[in-house]
Amino acid sequence: MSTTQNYKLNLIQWYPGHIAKAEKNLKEQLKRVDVVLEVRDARIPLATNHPQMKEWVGSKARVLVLNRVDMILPQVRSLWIDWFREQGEFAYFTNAQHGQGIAAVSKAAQAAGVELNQRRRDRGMLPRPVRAVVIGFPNVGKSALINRLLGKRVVVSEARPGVTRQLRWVRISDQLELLDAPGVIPAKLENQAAALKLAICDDIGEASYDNQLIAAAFVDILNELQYAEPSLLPKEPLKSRYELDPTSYTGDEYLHALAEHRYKGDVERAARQMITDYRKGFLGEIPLDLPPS
Ligand SMILES: Nc1nc2c(ncn2[C@@H]2O[C@H](COP(=O)(O)OP(=O)(O)OP(=O)(O)O)[C@@H](O)[C@H]2O)c(=O)[nH]1
Ligand SMILES: [Mg+2]
Repeated sequence: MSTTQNYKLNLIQWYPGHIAKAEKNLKEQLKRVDVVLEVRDARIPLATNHPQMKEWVGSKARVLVLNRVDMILPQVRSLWIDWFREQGEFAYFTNAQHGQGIAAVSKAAQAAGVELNQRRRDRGMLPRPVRAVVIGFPNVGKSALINRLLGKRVVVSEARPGVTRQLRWVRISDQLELLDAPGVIPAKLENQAAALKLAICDDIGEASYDNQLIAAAFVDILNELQYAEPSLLPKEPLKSRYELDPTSYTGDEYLHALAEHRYKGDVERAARQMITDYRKGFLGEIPLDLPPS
């Protein structure tokens, strides 16, 4: 059975109560917000593009952040920069874990405030800090970004989706206040190929998918990329880690072969290991989305 058929049978859907509730609160809070910091996963900038974002941004300023830049190669980042530029957008690339690119994001958010306070002064009002909300899919690094912007750990940031449960304002400086929000996700995931990538990248709750299925799909995606765009990948990522070359296998076959080769035939263990290795960066910098050509 092909991967496509497989994941159609196992529809990936995840819309827990806390996200539904958070979205409602978010709508309320958006009235008080000047800037939206939209955070996406640099490995999957298309799959982490939320269909409602335009509506949430409205007439507010928007800063587009592609986080986890350490998880793609510089040549992939360049392609995205060019692609976003063609769409008339500027993408800020960050590593919220180690701090790269954070200063530029902070500057962009505060720049929106200069205008805001000029307008306030013109109307005889006192200046106030810019209010920015950080919105994005679960686990893309929103809370880590806030901690980096503040220079200390104020909000909880952990390696699993659904960590932030409630909206919370954090004062960054006299110029900037940030609202940390729980990860949002469409109530219905229409695009199952994108849903699969969310699962592989750990940007969706693990109750919603099957490890073996997404591990097999991951190998298929990797094989396709290796064939079409080898220069955008590290050299033989699976072969170098597991001493087993995937190129002559389908994803599903490879998973079973890997289980035999290293995990005493335990296919579930092989699947978990491969996915965990990818998420931790042990397979190198592998993008799952590339700019549409
Ligand atoms: N490699 C890498 N890891 C990152 C980066 N940014 C954040 N992380 C890690 O990703 C995990 C998730 O980060 P969070 O800040 O909790 O993500 P979040 O978007 O707030 O997640 P939710 O609150 O669950 O929606 C944490 O383990 C972070 O340390 C990054 O740029 N690179
Ligand atoms: Mg969070």
